[in-house]
Amino acid sequence: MAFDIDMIKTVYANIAEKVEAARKIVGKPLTLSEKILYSHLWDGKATEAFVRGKDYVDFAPDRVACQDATAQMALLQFMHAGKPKVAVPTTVHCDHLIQAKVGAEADLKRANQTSNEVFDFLESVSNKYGIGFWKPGAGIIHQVVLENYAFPGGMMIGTDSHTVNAGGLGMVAIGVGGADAVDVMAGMAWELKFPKLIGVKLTGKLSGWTAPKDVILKVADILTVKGGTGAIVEYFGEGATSMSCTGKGTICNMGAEVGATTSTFGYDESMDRYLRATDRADVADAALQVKEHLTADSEVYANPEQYFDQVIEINLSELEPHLNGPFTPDLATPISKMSEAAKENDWPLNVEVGLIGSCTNSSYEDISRAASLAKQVADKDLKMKSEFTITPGSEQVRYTIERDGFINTFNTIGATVFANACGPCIGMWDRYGDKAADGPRNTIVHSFNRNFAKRADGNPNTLAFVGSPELVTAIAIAGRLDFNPVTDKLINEEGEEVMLDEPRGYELPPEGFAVEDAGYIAPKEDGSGVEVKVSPTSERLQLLAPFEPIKPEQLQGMKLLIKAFGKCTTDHISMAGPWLRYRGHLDNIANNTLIGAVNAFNKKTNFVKNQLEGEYGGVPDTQRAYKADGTKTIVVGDHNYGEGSSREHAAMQPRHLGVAAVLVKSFARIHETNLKKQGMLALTFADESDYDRIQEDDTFNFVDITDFSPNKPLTIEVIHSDGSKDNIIANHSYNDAQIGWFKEGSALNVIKRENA
Ligand code: MIC
Ligand code: SF4
Repeated sequence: MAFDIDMIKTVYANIAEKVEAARKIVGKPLTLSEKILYSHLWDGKATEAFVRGKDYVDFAPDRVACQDATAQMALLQFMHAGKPKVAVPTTVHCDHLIQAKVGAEADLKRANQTSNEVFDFLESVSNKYGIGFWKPGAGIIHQVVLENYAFPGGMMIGTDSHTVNAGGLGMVAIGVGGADAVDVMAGMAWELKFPKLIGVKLTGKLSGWTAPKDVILKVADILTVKGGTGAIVEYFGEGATSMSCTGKGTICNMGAEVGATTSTFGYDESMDRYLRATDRADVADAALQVKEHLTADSEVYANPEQYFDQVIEINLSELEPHLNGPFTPDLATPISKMSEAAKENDWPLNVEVGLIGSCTNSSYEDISRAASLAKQVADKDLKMKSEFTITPGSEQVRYTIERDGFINTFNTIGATVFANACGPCIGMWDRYGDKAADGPRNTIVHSFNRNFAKRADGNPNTLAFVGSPELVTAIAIAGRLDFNPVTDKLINEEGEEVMLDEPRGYELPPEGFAVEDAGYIAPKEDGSGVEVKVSPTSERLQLLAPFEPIKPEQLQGMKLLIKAFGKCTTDHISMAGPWLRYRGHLDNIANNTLIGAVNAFNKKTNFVKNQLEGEYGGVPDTQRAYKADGTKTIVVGDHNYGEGSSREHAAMQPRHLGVAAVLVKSFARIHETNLKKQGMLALTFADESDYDRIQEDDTFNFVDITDFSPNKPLTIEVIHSDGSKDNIIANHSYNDAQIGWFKEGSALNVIKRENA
């Protein structure tokens, strides 16, 4: 139905020749990542070998996927591109705007009422421009993509950082900002710095309580939240082939949490099985024909050190179940050490809620294994100690697990089944009503991917730990963070000591997947007559006005908006949760700009000095005052600034309010690109310690901005309030085309001019 077998056959028809050309040019055996990248060059066959981590390369991705929260801005921009139809297969998925409160049916109904204006907008734009539309309740973008569109050896981009999930089916799938998606939808090349390559060799085999999730929790421990930046992580080895395709998806999904450009696995039989089970025997047959090109050359995995920039080895037979958190996904604790760690850090041991599902972990395998534990609650006369919720990843999974009795099993332990949507994973969880901001200190465990402060329920005092669905279920049964199901006993209602049996499940449904209405709506063949309506008085949607270029003279006499202290993710820059409702209205959502960032001078959030008045105020108000005054500002930040989401709002909002430059120790990849696309200056300190020189009352002059050119750092004169000066050297990674975006005000302004 919704996938495009002809497109896939075309990719496979040319793959042998393209891979061979690349192998010749590179002069050595190729990794899978290189095969996919070189077979998707915009210019066709490889004619030069690219330098990893350095060369900007133009690619031709096979498809695009967008989710409702980012698609609004992406499509508002696409409407300016002057094209009648998207140039490559594209889909829109309604998943982020559905709030979890009481349960699937009621929640979905409420979302369809409260967000119908946005869903209607997305549906009509999709219909007009030839985009496939997945309606609210159909499922979470990445699960739906894995079930319907992902294919081994393919390349796709998506306006969501977890697009990387499709690596589980052997793709190079990359999360981008909406403006990047516009390039590809408009039929233009998509640019990416040729990634570095990290190889992860998996030896041994998973067993017992250990799950694929534990592999990525361990990788996050090793690489940290920024260790994968600019790299593709390629997994291989007997441990990789012995794992299910959806388990591979979980590992790739959370590659976003180590900052990796994407992650992928070589083609194997688990992929063949998954393709056939999801009704794509034709794709499976086609892949089988070219399978040697869908994995690395054999020499590569035999001597990985020679072909990857970094190699990590993990023995799955020795891997323990982990819980990562709180507040960052790379703080890993093996379950056997949790008791100690929790005591040391004073983490509340009582677990209030266990949440399973999400795009990361709601495969049939995950759910069936979790259900095997839920079943033991009645069998062993236990009583659930924590609340328990499930968010299925797609209607197909939900329908199938209901048919197979798992939902019923979960119901018997008092679980709440939320809609097939993001819900509690993205702060769309009405746990505390309007009292979230100062909710009680408490612990939750979930099988999602991110656990930044406030991420799940808006309460800064919720400590969220990430684990496999199996471990989350066991911990919810026990109600304790330090429960180790491998060794610990529980006391049942009879006062007897019992142990939970190891989880058991099915890789794929023994009776196949089933679904009545998957939730897909195909676009009209000819959408030219479809009218897209945006009310000028809407508080949810606002048509975009082009950004004016930032002129060199505006970059003199600039003021500091905020020097952010410590972690500053996209959730700190443009919070999600309740703010998701303004994702299509730039001016309204701008009222959350940087309200989560910690001011380095007073360690408070949303409390910065307005240098015009000398008073302190919230970040958005202060910035609006600078804007009204015609004063441009700069934001200063620490390492991995903009980590997390692909949301380009984190760049467009500051841009809209008049921030001209962001100067940090280092950037997360997608955010850096988003800033460039919106015509801003994304700069890094040449000397990190210069961060400490920046004072609250500083004035900034970009003294050599008229010479802005590739590979040439910029000099910023910083004038302190006592009249003393520092010259700070700022590095940048702009190439000529990107400098063009800056000069014309945005990448979209360039597309518009070219298509005029
Ligand atoms: C997320 O997981 O943070 C999101 C919400 O899916 C984002 C996209 C968004 O901000 O809309 C992402 O990961 O890119
Ligand atoms: Fe949705 Fe969470 Fe997945 Fe993002 S990570 S797509 S918010 S379920």
